[in-house]
Amino acid sequence: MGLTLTEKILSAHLVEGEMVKGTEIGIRIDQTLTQDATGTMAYLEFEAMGVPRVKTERSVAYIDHNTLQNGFMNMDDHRFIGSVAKKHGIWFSRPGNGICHQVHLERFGVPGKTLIGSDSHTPTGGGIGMIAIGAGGMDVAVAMGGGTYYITCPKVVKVELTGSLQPWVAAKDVILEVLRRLSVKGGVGKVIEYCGEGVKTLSVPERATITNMGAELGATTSIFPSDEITLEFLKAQGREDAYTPLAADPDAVYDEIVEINLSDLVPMAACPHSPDAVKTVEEIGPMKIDQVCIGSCTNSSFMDMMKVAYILKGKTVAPSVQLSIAPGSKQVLTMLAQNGALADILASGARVLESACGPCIGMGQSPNSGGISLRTFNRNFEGRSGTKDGQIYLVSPELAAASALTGVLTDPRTLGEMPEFKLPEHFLVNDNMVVEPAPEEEMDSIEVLRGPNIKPFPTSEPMPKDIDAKVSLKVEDNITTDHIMPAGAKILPLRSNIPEISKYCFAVCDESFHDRALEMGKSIIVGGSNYGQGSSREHAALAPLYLGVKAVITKSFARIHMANLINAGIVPMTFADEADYDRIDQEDELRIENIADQIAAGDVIKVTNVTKGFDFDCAVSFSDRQKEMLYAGGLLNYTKNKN
Ligand code: MIC
Ligand code: SF4
Repeated sequence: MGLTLTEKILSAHLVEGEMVKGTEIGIRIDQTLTQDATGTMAYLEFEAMGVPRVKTERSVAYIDHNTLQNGFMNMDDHRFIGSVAKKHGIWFSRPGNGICHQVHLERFGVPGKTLIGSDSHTPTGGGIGMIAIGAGGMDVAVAMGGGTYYITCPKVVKVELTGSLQPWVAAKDVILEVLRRLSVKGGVGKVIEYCGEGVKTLSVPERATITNMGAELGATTSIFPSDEITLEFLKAQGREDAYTPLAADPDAVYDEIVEINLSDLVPMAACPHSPDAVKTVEEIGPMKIDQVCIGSCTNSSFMDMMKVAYILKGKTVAPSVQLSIAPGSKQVLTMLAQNGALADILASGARVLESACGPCIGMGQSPNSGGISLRTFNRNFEGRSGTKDGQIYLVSPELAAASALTGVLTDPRTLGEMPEFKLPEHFLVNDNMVVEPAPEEEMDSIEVLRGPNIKPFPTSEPMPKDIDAKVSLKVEDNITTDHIMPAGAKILPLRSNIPEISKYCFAVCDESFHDRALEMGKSIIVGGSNYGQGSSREHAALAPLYLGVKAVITKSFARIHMANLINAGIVPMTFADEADYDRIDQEDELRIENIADQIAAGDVIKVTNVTKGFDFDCAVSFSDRQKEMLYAGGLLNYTKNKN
């Protein structure tokens, strides 16, 4: 029986377990990446592990999220990460060099290798045939130290692409179509593997747009084969040495098959407030818009920007619209400057931002109240833009640029004939903003720079015998990590300071949560399905930990967040019978007796609702390793106990 590409790469990296779907496997990690908003914690954790030098083939620390720097905190964090990286063998991509996923794809990704990153859009690397997975900072710290990374051996979904995209229909429309069909929960426990004749019609940046936003499916990752198109891209980056051809066996067996004829796709948009609320442009109609933002790790490649520049050339942004553009990397921005496209963009009235995440994570460019904003990004969760009632639509760069000119949602196919946009034969290669780590013999002389914003992470206790705690919060389905631990210009600078950042925990849902949880001392959170979707930020587990949350009971969890809860020593459980969700209210007192014994004994945990006087069952499915972590009070305690 033939193998899928996913199975080939995973089994070549397998160090624990067997390739049995649904069971836990441990894999060796070749590369890691971090960004600054999750990186400070990851490096504090790495330091706490006491490993002097990273043991990966390549680890890179990027600064791209917190670049507003209103106050000392961000630059303190940048300096901390820069110095820690230099000391311990990590490459450091300085602020201004670009968004981690874009730069990693351009400069460091290698087909067939494994990459984990403390950012949920790490699957961008799947665009060149990597198994690239988003993870919590602690998992990345462990992998940097040479430790195994554990995942549930995934099912593999084949997305069979046929045909080719019509003019002005984009890679973004492909992933929007996948999201429309599979939903934000459809990828859980699965890797999405793209195959078929249509693959050959997509360039690497287009493939990367698709794998990037595959994160929104809840998938473990997404991957394209590594073929002559990959080689062409790597060659143009001066990195043909990194190339290996890779594909699934022709007789590979898949768990699910999705067929998409690229020729049938039309321009689409994900409507507020979910990436899977997808409609065609025609269905939405010529809606008036207030703002357009182009950029983010999904759509900021040189090719994307060239299309945008072509559309804007010689025109002016509609008077009622604000347009901002953030090219994804210094490479992209410099090439646009050199070939004149930047002048076309500027002449149109677009506001050019630095190469960073910017508006995607609410760092500036928040829309007006109730404002309609078209964005080429990957997430449109409520409030993420920084404007609580902002109406965010996720679209392709082509659609965004066409609409910026007219002031209404505009089908880019009305732009007339589309010229051929070709990948350049040579990208401009200048890695002068990537700092090499110090040689090992010099590491002792490197001082790690710690500003006052860097506070130690919260400690967790070994699991208590019983948990007696009130429900401090009850929330609905599809709660994102942007609800649990919001980001944005005000809160992101506090990422290294758990006591401070925890003041905003769940503030989007209930501003009184922080005080109530602290007052309760210990508590339990109750949630609906797909709890914790979105970002990899472990702060969404560390802040609840700091506030005394001992367990989270939901209808279902998103993968990275569930792993982060276990790493923090918080017990994630799901309702055995979802109807019990309706029988619990905030402030109810719950009792879980002999919790460790119950976890050891099997997959069912009995919980008593003391306030309402009934028992209900919760389901858990922990591997032995996860059980040990929970008993120890999280991954750090577990690792310390083991050493
Ligand atoms: C995001 O897109 O939500 C982020 C900000 O990049 C996060 C990481 C973070 O919260 O720092 C992610 O996707 O993991
Ligand atoms: Fe940055 Fe946005 Fe990409 Fe997250 S999704 S890494 S915030 S650009």
